[in-house]
Amino acid sequence: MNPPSRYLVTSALPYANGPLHIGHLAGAYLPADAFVRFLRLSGKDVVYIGGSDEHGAAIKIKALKEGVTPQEIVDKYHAMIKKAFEEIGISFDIYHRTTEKIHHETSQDFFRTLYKSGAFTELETEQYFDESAGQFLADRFIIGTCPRCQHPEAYGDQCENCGSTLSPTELISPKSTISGNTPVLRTTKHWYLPLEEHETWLRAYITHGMLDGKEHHYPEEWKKHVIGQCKSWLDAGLQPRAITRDLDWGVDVPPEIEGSEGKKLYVWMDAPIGYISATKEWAQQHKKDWELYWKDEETALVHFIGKDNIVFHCLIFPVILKSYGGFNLPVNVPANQFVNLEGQKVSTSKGWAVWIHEYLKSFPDKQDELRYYGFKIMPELKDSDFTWKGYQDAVNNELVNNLGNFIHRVLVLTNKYYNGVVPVIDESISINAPLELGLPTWHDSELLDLFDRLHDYRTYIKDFDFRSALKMLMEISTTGNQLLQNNEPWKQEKTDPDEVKVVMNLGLQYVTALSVAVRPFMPFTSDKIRELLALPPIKEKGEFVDLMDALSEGKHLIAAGHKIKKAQHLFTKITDEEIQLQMDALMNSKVEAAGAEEIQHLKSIATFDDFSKLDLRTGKITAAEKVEKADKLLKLTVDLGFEKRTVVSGIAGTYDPESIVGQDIVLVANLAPRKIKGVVSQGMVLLAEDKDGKLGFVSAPEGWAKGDVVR
Ligand code: B3M
Ligand code: ZN
Repeated sequence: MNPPSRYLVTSALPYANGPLHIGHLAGAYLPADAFVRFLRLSGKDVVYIGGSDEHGAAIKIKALKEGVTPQEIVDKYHAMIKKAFEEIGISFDIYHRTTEKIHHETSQDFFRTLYKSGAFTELETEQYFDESAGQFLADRFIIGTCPRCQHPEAYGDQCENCGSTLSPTELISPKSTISGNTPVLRTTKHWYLPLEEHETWLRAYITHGMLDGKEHHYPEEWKKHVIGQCKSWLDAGLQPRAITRDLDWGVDVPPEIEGSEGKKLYVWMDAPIGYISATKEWAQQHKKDWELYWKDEETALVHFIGKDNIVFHCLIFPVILKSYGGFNLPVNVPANQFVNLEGQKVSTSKGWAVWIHEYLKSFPDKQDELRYYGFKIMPELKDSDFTWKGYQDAVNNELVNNLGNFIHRVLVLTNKYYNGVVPVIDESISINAPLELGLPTWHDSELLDLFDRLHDYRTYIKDFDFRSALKMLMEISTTGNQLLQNNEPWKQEKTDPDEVKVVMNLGLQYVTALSVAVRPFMPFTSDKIRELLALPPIKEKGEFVDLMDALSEGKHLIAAGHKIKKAQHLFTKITDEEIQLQMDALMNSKVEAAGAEEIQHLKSIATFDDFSKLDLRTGKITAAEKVEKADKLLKLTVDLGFEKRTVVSGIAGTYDPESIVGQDIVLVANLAPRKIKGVVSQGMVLLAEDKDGKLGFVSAPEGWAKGDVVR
């Protein structure tokens, strides 16, 4: 396939149920952003689509946990995520939401069209139903023991401990996460996408890059792990996939379809269609034709995602698009693997993450530093590890000492020797160039070498090898530093001023080239360099092409006679203290999350009616003695004012009988009497118990009368 002239690029739509973290960023957003910025710099027509995924069980669960509506959840997190993306410089052309009307309409249109064309099958199956909550349970709403590894909290679709894909009926002792009750099986009808009917063309498409008898992949090679995951699905035999759910949050199955009541589209049916509805919205806003970006042969569709989304983008969504007809399928899906953090899996619920909005609070002017490190550790082929120490080293050794230092020295010396004016040079002068290019090592041959390196850089980006592309930029900067080191302008300025002019002029050409070339990775730095060079800001409209044209023609990138501004540092060092603060914050958030986790192990929901059945009263212990043949029990006499009760309580391990006479307490006064070790206990004394099992009395404030109601 020829290089496409037009692109539609997408990044996975993050669930609007939590803030953005470094795993998201380095997985599906930084690479896409670098890619589209580079395409724009290359003069390509490109639209970059993003948005929040606001449906699905994950949102509903978060809403239940926080005791608010799903709409409130998505409003909160959509705003938060959108802001984080803006601040870290992800240059979406539109950041949309799947709760928008245009999205519901577009998704329903897909459903309707596929339904009418007979692309679905209908199946009646048994699914878990929570009788107390009166609803069917989506996979994520069921937890139980994993049949593979015995992990007690596996989800209905997956065990996060051993990674197995599960179905809810495989779980041992399943429980509803809504009520804590054991769900029952009930029959329900759903629509399915018969993936198995599409196996032949999917196989040709994925493994051979052939679609409708034509070569389709671009670049031809897909990442091995992407092909590998798809192949293992294909080889295992594709199964019909349910694309509707019994849920009350999501896109309605079109109401005119029989049996649609109470049914929503499965979130993985509507979310990828979100890319299309966002494109429609963008096109409306910009008076463009959305279809050009989704249906024209010249347009290349590229999805940037994390590895957990591969089958949805490589198998299921293509089946949906092809069944609808007329849509392009992705020419590449450069999925990334995962980023770990300090050697452990990033986990929102465990508080183990670097949140983008938190990072920006700590380092408000260091967007590019995080971006740089994100690219440096990008998990392109295997999982990688974010460490705060690694971040510090990358910033201090590479950005400050290499790139920042080179640019700063060029600007300082230009100001010092030439009052900030790019020197006119004698092109015939030879200088001590850092590269061994053969002879002679002239200014112009250096520029040609720069061209070659930028050419390689471009190839790396085209191949989604962002780490190598970034490395190439740093090598250019290293070469720049060597240029200065080898020629020592600070010594030679007195003796060989004409040579120094060549060196400095060349240095300025390098800096100018870098102002364009670093942009896909570090857009903020690109802006700053342009500002310091007093060159017009980069609009991402073909500037890289202009740069390469100029270099190949031996033209200078910044003209002699142009006046630059005073030097400023682009980067500053990250101190050990700053890193320690981040490590402390990480540990704290882990501890806090562990605390929150315990709260999640609450008993199942009690209704208000359940609670009001209990009659709690204030009282005083007036006598206490040991219960015979029972180490832990004390027999108490409790005065409720209006009557006295005998109560057996398991507090002998904590309290001596004598020490608690006179103690104020709260009694569950209407608990059914129970015989314990031969004593009839008429109620229960309320006790608080700490993590170590230590007990303490619950009581009303001092001075309260006996027999008062507690509620
Ligand atoms: N929201 C899952 C995820 O964030 C999902 C991606 C949708 S892409 C259309 O991993
Ligand atoms: Zn497991």
